[in-house]
Amino acid sequence: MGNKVATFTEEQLEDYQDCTFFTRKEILRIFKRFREMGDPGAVPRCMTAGQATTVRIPLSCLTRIPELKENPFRQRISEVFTKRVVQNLGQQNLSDDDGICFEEFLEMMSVFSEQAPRDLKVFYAFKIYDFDEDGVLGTNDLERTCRQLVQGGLNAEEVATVCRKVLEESDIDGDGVLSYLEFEHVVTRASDFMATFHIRI
Ligand SMILES: [Ca+2]
Ligand SMILES: [Ca+2]
Repeated sequence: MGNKVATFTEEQLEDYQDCTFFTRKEILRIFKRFREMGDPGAVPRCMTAGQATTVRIPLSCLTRIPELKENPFRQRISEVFTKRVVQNLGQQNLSDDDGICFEEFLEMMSVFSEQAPRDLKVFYAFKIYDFDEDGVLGTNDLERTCRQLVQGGLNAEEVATVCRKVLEESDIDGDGVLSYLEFEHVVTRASDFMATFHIRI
């Protein structure tokens, strides 16, 4: 007990508690998962504030989380959660395999946690489905989303039909795309949405 080495400083832990829905115990458990996801020795046991954003493990490691391994949006989810910090740093040129750092992983786990409010999950779902990142879900976004969901179970024509139906029913203002509010409306009626947006910690 006496020579136990602290993983984070008090200040770091307090920050993480403020920015997530987790207790400090849960934050440490998530760090353990992050560390075990990487190759042995890739993530140090004690993290300085800098290392929490600079030590990155390959995105392919995320398949070691069962819920993400099964999730057809894994690739897109990791894009969405690794972009925010990149933008803050003003570096736009990170390529796909630059990996994920602890703070991004923690934020992702927070959004996917049971404690995260539905609104926040809906907000991130919209970002994830908005593949071309123009702020609305157009036919292309809907078709890509649909193809990922059915994993080859429908042919191109069937996918197009499904998406046309979704738009017919949900595009309330008739501009041909789903706005965030229109999407929110669709998701509110989908009872299994919360279950698919959940990772156990
Ligand atoms: Ca879009
Ligand atoms: Ca619309």
